[in-house]
Amino acid sequence: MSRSAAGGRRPRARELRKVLVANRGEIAVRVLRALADLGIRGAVVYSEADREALPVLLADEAYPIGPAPSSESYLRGEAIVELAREIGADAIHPGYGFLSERAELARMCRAAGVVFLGPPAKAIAAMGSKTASRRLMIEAGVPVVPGGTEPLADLDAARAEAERIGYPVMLKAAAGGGGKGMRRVEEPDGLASAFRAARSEAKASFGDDAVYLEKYLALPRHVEIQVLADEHGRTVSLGERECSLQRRHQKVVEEAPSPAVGPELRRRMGEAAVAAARAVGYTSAGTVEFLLDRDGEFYFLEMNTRLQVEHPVTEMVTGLDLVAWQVLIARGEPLPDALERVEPRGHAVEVRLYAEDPWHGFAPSPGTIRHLRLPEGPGIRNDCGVQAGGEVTVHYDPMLAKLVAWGEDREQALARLRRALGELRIDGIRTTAPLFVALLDDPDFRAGRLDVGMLDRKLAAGELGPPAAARAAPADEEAVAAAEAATDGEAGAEDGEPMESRDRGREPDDLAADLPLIAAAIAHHDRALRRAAAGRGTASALRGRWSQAGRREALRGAR
Ligand code: MV4
Repeated sequence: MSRSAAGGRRPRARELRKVLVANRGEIAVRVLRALADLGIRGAVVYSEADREALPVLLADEAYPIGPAPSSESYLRGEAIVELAREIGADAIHPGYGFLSERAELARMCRAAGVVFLGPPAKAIAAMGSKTASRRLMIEAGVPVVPGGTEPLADLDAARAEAERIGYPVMLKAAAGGGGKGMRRVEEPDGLASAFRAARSEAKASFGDDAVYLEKYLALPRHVEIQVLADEHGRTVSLGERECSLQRRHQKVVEEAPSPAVGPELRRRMGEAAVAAARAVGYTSAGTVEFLLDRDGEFYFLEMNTRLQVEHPVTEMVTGLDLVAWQVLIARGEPLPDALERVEPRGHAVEVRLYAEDPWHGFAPSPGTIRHLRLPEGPGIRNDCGVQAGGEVTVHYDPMLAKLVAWGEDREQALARLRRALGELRIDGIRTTAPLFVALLDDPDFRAGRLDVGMLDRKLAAGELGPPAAARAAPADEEAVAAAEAATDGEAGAEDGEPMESRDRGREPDDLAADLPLIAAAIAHHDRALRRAAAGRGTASALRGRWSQAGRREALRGAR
């Protein structure tokens, strides 16, 4: 074992010469880049559908792992650990989704003598149960939303607990996360049916019908803290990310710092996050999620025991490479003192580009990417997993890329994001890019007035609409007419509606789950069209701006 000459560091416990990336798409590319920068060989697995995908081209080595369905490829933990051994990989990086939060994979790696680039299996397992993690957090002095810490035995127990907490309350699945098995209850009359519904949904989603109660928080923000923890007892906070802009429990836009968090709150939330990580013996990079209510009180929600999709906004305001720090920690090296004093510099905003049509209920938009122009220039970062000529299939999560803009302040970051979205061109499929153009014109978004229900409310109210040029397109009118014939009345996402976490990979069933919202979005779009035609409401006020956007679209030759 060699002792590093610089700084009297401890010896590296482990040498990592080759790492196997057990993921696909943009995150596989992201991890391979960090490995290349560190002089570590990067290997990647790929399914039959991803034979010609970008990670395969960028990796030093690539290995087929099975047919397209993830259950037969990216989710084959045992086969992937076996492959790592065969090819002489010293470690596995799981990325996010797929195997990343399976304690079992971390355990299998350990047994096979392969380093898992993530936390210990025990830390993953400890954060897997909401009731158990709430108990741990209370013991550690981390604020949790007022409520229970044990599953409710029956309806009588639920009644007693709800009276104690005070209505409105929230029923949540003990095994879950991500909004599944969650029900808001306004008053005692609604408890019985919500209890039954939450139970059966929890059972269906997690194979466990245990539910518990929390006080319902109105219009909170989702603010999360990035932590790093080494194997020598140092755990640091790298500040927060504001992730309130979500569509049906799936993040759409993230930023750092949060417009709602100043130095004092950042310090307190950071301390709580560090206490949370310590309480479960955490090492590697992790994220502690909080709800921040309108009084500035924050409450632990859950911990994501992996690298997250939105980690780049933290990287942009700290200048750190979080994947490189994961590698350093996995090698057994200590985090330096300087990481205790990291403060955010400037502001970063990330938007997630999905192969979905935001103006038609976020319908999946698979197809071939005929042309791809990614934005560049000052303050812009692309984490893109696809290339021109590439195929977007329905097998996996439809996120194509993340577009991140950094500026000295929020205004500059947003201006650069707008400029970048203007440069962006993706032909052949629909993407969520136009939604972000609309959001950049939204007064609440611009002012940083965010809460977790805001995006769903605005989408349902038709406040974020397509440009006039798109509205006038004949194909669009046909689609609206067809949808009108097929739907009647209102349907919409309610707070508490179940939705699979995007980070966990998209299953075919999710399309069925999307249908009510697709119908709702079409109906709202239709109403917006009628309002515009009648020349009243916000639509007509926006027309000048939209038509300008339309001309710019036309000039760029989009669609
Ligand atoms: C809540 C809440 C209000 N009060 N808990 C949704 C998913 C999940 N992990 C927790 N969630 C919420 N829990 C109480 N007691 C509101 C939400 C919530 C939410 C939280 C984070 C991000 C987006 C959200 C969207 C709707 C509701």
